[in-house]
This record gives sequence, structure tokens and C-alpha cells, in this order.
Amino acid sequence: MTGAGEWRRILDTLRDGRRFLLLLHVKPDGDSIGSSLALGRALQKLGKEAVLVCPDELPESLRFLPGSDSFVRPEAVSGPFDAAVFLDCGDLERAGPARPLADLATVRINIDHHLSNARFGDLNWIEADAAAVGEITYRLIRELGVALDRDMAYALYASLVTDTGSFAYQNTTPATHRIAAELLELGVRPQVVAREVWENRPEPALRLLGRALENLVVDPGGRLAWTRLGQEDFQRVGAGPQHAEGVVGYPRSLRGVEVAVAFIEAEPGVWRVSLRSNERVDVSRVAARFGGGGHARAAGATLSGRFEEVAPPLLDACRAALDEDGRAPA
Ligand SMILES: [Mn+2]
Repeated sequence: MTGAGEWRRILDTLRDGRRFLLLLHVKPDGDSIGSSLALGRALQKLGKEAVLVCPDELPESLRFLPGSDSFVRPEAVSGPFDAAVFLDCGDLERAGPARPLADLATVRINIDHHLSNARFGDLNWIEADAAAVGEITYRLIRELGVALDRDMAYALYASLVTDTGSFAYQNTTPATHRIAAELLELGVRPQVVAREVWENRPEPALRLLGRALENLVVDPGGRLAWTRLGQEDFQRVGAGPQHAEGVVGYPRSLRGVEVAVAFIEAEPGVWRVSLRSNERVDVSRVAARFGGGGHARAAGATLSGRFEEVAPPLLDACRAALDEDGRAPA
């Protein structure tokens, strides 16, 4: 959490500026996409220009959101901007190829909820206990005096639903539900969002999940479980890394598991590692030791090399974190 002065300066910058650049993170998720769509629309309602930049293709599951066709590629953007707003980016690198565009802006505003946020902005608002950046964006829009409309409500609801796993994760709070209630009152139909976000799955994704379940390994004692999807798995079912989204939720769902890991070989020899914990272990600390980061219950890192080389040290770090937790007073 940051001081109230910083929050006021962010609001002032948004009120005073005319032209804004909104930046998402690479492999954009519902939180990043929903927050930027909602804030962009709010700024437009105030008569300002908002350019929404997406470093990657939008995931299929979020293209139902109104305005999702308004994102532009980094190479199509020209400055100057009064401010660049980073949403849901734990560090500058997360903005990927869009990162240099921030130099076209007078002020860099960093709005995030990652514990590990690098505070790279001129103005930073980091709220680690916000379930989603969408919650912070909701308050920003309210305090800018913009009335939420149905399109913004859908965007913010998508942000909440994706970052809380449909209000199931530990980050879900009364505030999350209060905001969600208001979004439903504005016309959001929850079944539409759930269907689009979770259930509109292409067949290769389900086939790939089958591979992931076959590759499941459970540590003796049952508190650590992991799976892997190598290039051979993707080839076998005609899937790509984008179809591996959410796979780590399956080892996490196993009875007795505290820490779950998914090793995804996104490119030959490049492993995207997803870490999850259920109750106690801070996996962002494990991820940080391997150059990654994230939240206490959900974090990630990228490792290069053969699986046999990259996996054991990371799994050992998980075991050490679990041992440490076992020794801590209850
Ligand atoms: Mn988020």
C-alpha cells in the first residue's frame, strides 16, 4: 500500500492530462485486459484520448469483452502522451515490446497488486491485498467521477473473475464481492463471463490437459505435486503453450497438496514455470529465487535448459519452503 498523496497525484495526473497510453503485460490476462478496457473507456468518457497497447494477441477467451478490438500493437503507437499507465505489470519487463513506449510519456504510472512490484513508475500504487487490479481500477473510475456503464462493468467483472478463480481464491474479500454485486446491477450476466472465460475451450486444450494429468507427480508426503508439458506433449495433441493455461490448477486441486508446480516448455528448452500454493507457503519467494515473481499464492518464473536440469533445483526450493512452513509455529 502506498501513501494517500500518491493516490491523489495519480488522480490529478489522470484528470489533468489529455492523452494517455495504457499498457498491459505480455501474455495478457483478464485482469490486465479488463482493467485497461475499463480505465480506457472512463478516460474517453472524460473527453480524453486513451491508446490501449497490447504486446501480444488477445486470448480467445476474452475477445467477447466490448472494446477488445480496440487494442493496438506497440509498433502502431506514436507519442507524445501525458502519462503512460501500466496495469498489472510487476516490473517494466512485463510490458515486453511495449516497454519503450513509456518513454513517449511525461509521467509513468504503475498500478498493480503484485507483492513483488518493482515500483518502477514515477507514481506507484501497489495494493498487494487487492484481489485484482480491476478492484483498484474500479475505485479510480469512481473517484474520477465517471459513471460505470455496462461495458466497463463487463471488463471489471472479467478482471475479478479471472484473478480470483471465480471468487474462489484466498485473495477474494468482502470488497471483491461488493464490487462484483454492483457490476451485476449494471447488467453483467455472470454465466456469460464464466462460459466465455472458462468453458469455451478448444479441443487441443483438453487433450493437452490429459497429457498433463498423465505426467502428474506427487512427492512422498503429498504436500507437493507437479506436472510438466514438454514440446513432445504439445506436438502429440496439436496444441500450443497458449492451451496450457490453468493446468497448474489440477495438481493444486489434489487432496493434501500445499504447493503445485507446472513446467511448461513454451519453446524448446524454455520452461515457463507456474507455482501455486493453497494456504501457507509464499511461492512468490520461491519464484524470486529463480528470477521470477508474483503473488504469495500464485507466482511464476522462466527457466532455460533441459527439464532434468531446471526442475530439481526448483522442486527442492519448494520442498525447503514446505519444510520451513512445517517448522513454523501454527
Ligand atoms: Mn492481476
